[in-house]
This record gives sequence, structure tokens and C-alpha cells, in this order.
Amino acid sequence: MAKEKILVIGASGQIGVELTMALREIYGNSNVIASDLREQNELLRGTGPYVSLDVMNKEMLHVQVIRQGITQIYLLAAILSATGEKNPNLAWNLNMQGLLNVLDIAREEKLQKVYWPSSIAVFGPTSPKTNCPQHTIIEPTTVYGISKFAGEFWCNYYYNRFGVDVRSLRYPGLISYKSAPGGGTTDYSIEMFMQAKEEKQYQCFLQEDTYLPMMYMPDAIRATIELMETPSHNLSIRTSYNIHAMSFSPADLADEIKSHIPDFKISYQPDYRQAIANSWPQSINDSVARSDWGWKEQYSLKRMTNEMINQ
Ligand code: AKB
Repeated sequence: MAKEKILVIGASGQIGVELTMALREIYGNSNVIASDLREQNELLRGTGPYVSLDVMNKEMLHVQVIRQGITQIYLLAAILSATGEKNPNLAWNLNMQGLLNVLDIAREEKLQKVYWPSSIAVFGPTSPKTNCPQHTIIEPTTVYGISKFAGEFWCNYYYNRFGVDVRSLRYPGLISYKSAPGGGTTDYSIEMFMQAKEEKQYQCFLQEDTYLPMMYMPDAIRATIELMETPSHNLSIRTSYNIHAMSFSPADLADEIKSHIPDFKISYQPDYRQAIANSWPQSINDSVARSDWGWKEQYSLKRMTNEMINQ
């Protein structure tokens, strides 16, 4: 394997912590540099290099890329759907400018690869609700969705125009226990697990029958690494790949949790996040990811719940 030096931006976040740990296993601790605006996550402490970095500060980012001899960047810093609706300007600026800074530096420094996550939030109310295809009507109604959709086309543009090998996945809601999520609509699922264990009750901010596409973090990390390891000529999508694992509603998840914690009680008090969830598909067609690079999920609702409860 060629010597890689990887920079993970947003390494203290929900995906960043687990992705950094997985990359360190593959490439060696000292070859994966974690960075974030926030403090280093406890789980990363002592496992490899860390730098404090603001993705909005292009000059500082550029200096780090040169100084550390970076060959790949994983850009995970973003403002998610629910927080984005509270501060649309901030969400647009961070989600867009952060990506453009990374793409520009990747072009100038001829980086080998860049990873940037998109989301099922690119889809909107006019997209098909079930089995939503890779290529379809895409009219997002959240600022987060708009920024991800625009970002996908910036990635496509930098690949076609400048040859930047940038790759992307449209993550569904991600469920994990190692590092807390922040500001997403699908975060109800993680809150439900935590409250079920701690309080044996949870008031959900979505209606009981709100079906959304979801994925357990180990599947998402594996998907990311598999996509990044696929030879470039096998990839037919340079915007972002649909990937799917499971689809469930808050009521389905509560039933599954009750099979482990029988006295768990759930109630429902939908808030502004219901409208965001209603605008998204309930399930995703990921046949292109399956045929291009062999994507296949390993976790069902049952298996994921079992692991979440036991951690
Ligand atoms: C969110 O809920 O905003 C995110 C997402 C679906 O991208 N988890």
C-alpha cells in the first residue's frame, strides 16, 4: 500500500471518532491526523496525532496539509438538519465554504483522495417516498439538504474539471454509542436508546409512524472505507452514492427496545423536526452502490438494537 497521510477534519464528532479509529487501524496511528475545532474526543486521546483546526480558515488548513504531507482528507465537519434550520446562514457557510476550501487545497496540492459525506437530506417532498432511486427528483427543503445537494455537484465539478478524486456517500440516520450526535433529525433513535437505559422512558420528538432510512455506525464506517478503497474506474457516481441498511419508525424501535427492557415507556410530542422528517424518503434504493463497489449492510434493526443495548 502506498504511504498515506490522512487528515480527518471533524474528528471529534459522531462519525469522526469512529472513522479516525478505523483509519488508524488500517494506516497506522501516526499516519492519521485527527483535527477539530472542539477539544479532542476522550476516545482518541493517546491514540495518535491531533491538531486544532478550523476548516473555515483556508490558509491554516493549507499550511497543515503541506506541513504534515497530507495525501487524503476526510471532511466530516458539518451542521446537521435540525441545527441548520435554527441558523441557516451558519449552516450554509460552514457546509459549503468548508468543502470548497478542502476541494481547492486538494486540487492545488494534488491530493490522492478526498472523502465528504452527503445525506439522504438531499431528497425532498417531491422525491419518491419509498425505495428512493439514485437518480430522481431532488428538491430539498432544509438548508442542510440544500448545502449537501450543492456540495455533491461541487464534488462532481472538481472531479470532472480538475481531476480531484473526491468520493461521497448519502448517509442515512446514523446510530452509534461511542460519540454523541449533534443536531440531526434522526438523532431521536440514539436519544431513545440512552433514555431507555437511564430512565426507562422517552418522549420522542417525531410521530410514532415516521419511517426513515437508518444505519448502524459500523456499517457506515465500513461503507466509507470500502468506497475509498475502490479503484477509481469502478465508480460511476461522482456526486454521492445512495446507501441503505434499514428503515424503521420510532414505534418499531421502541418495540425492539421493549424486547430487552420490558418496562420501557414511550410517548410522542412531535416538534419542528417532524416537518424535516416528513420531507425525506422512508427508504432508499442503493443498487448502484451495490453493483459499483459491492456495498452490503450487515446490521438489521434487531442486530443493531441488541448491540446498542449491550454496550
Ligand atoms: C440528520 O438527521 O440531519 C442527519 C442526516 C440524515 O444526515 N442524521
